[in-house]
Amino acid sequence: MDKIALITGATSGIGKACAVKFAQNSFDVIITGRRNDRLKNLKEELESKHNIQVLTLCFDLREKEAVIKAIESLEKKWKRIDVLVNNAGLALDLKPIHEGNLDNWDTMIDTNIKGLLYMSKLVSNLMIGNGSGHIINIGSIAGKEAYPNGNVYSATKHAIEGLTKGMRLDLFKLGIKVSQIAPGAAETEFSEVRFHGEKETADKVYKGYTPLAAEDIARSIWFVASQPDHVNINDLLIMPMAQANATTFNKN
Ligand code: NDP
Ligand code: 8X3
Repeated sequence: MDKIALITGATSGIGKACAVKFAQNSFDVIITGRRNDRLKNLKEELESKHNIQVLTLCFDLREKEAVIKAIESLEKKWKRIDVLVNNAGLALDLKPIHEGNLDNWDTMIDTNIKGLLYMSKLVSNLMIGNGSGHIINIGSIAGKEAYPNGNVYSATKHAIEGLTKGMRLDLFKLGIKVSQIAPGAAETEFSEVRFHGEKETADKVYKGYTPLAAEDIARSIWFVASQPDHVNINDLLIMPMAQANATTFNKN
């Protein structure tokens, strides 16, 4: 029977590259995000290039009822999810705590923490019913270290680190693996989103060194997902060679 991966935030960056990687490895994929045109285009691309099926689910992860509806209304075939990649997430702003925007904090917390929790609860119940599964959470170097002005984004990624450990303790005896992959700087739409579409500011983040590409993380996600049944990779911290920690870069 074909295996199934559900990847949140597959309209861009790491999630999209991950959908491609799983499709290349003959997984059927469920891809989610809010931009339906991108989901449809990716479905067409993956189904035409690979002999697989793609299901698109367009919803906002912050809306609890929408998440419940999307997962509970899956047809039987699609409920047999082998791998959940909790990838969707974002940073908004780079400001000291006393200048932070409360709405932006809500968006980050609701997406990065609460959305991930809704998905994890719903899909882990399906996995328990199937007797196996693997949840891979996309954390960040920002979940290992705080950096100036990163405050709330960093806190959401610290939460993912904590939740990954807690979820593993709850699920490992039920046959479900839980892993975290924590990337350093990867060139995606992440900085454009963080800086509200200011492309010049966003581009500067990746100047003077070679950042990670989304495909580098997708390759690692696949590595983690394709281990033998008795092996679980708990945590992977993946950095560009030119980034030694959250704030120290070797730039030209
Ligand atoms: P992108 O901005 O390229 O992709 C983010 C994805 O998340 C998009 O597909 C977006 O889809 C989805 N998303 C955001 N908000 C929501 C929402 N409310 N509901 C549903 N989907 C949502 O960034 P990346 O690929 O870089 O980010 C992916 C993950 O990797 C994030 O969790 C990020 O924190 C993490 N990360 C990124 C790093 C980097 O340097 N780029 C480093 C470390 C971690 P849509 O807009 O269509 O809804
Ligand atoms: C994204 C990388 O360093 O901007 O998580 O936090 S960083």
